[in-house]
Amino acid sequence: MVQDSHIKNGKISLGGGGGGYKLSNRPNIPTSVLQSILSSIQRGQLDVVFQPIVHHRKEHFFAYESLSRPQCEGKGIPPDVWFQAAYEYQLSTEIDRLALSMSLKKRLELPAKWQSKPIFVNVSPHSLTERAYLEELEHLLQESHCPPSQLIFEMIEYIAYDPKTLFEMLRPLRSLGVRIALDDMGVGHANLSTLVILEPDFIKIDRSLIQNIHLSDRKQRLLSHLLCYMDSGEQVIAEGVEKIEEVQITQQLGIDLSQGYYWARPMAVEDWAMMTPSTFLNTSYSIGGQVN
Ligand SMILES: [Ca+2]
Repeated sequence: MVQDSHIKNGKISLGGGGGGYKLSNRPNIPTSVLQSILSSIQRGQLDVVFQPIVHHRKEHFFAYESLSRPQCEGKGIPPDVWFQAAYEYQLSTEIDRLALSMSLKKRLELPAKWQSKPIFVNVSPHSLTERAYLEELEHLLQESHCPPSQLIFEMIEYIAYDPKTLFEMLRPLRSLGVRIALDDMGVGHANLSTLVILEPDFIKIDRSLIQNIHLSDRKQRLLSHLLCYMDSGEQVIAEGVEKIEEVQITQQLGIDLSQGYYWARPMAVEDWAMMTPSTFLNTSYSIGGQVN
């Protein structure tokens, strides 16, 4: 927990912590960020939005990712900054529990057509090694009528972790049917050895490798090799697609899934209620299939 001695001149000095995991080099965090984290935990409130993941080959809505939208002093704050600050103050398990709980709760407000699709939720690998988190997970799934097979945890990349330990800790979770995705593949800690050890059900290719992929033979070669490793194009998600050329090239390579502004921005649940499948899919991409 944070002590007063950690706070000097409106900044928080980082000490150790993190449950034996490596910490990133963040010398100071504004006290307002910590206050925002503590306030969210105390109120049990965190805004979440959903962004669709599209099966572009079959032209249908495949799943959606739940994205937290924390606020600090009345303004949005980058989620990675906020979550990493929580981790560094050993509050990430509480925050991850809150994010999961809010995601599953908001999912219930989606129209049935959307609600029946799988939900991707970001989580710190550290939380998944906490027994308390795993024990509560089953309860949360039951309470929100979410079948375990509909939940996919995305391992965030900005915190280093031991994939062997995590793989063992995940066994009971996976035996329930919960699936695992490796987020931000290609950057940070989502490296190749993690891919080999963790055996994820999905990999999400970082946007930096997708941006302008139609202009880069090297990016295309790399994606081909990753796809070859994963066996199926339905296990690979191209993140951050913004142009039709990026979607077309990933499809030509054999990757079936994509997510990004090309299809839709993350939307509050109220906005989803007004959407039909055909209104969110970018009509310029249509290759004749039926959106469903
Ligand atoms: Ca993610």
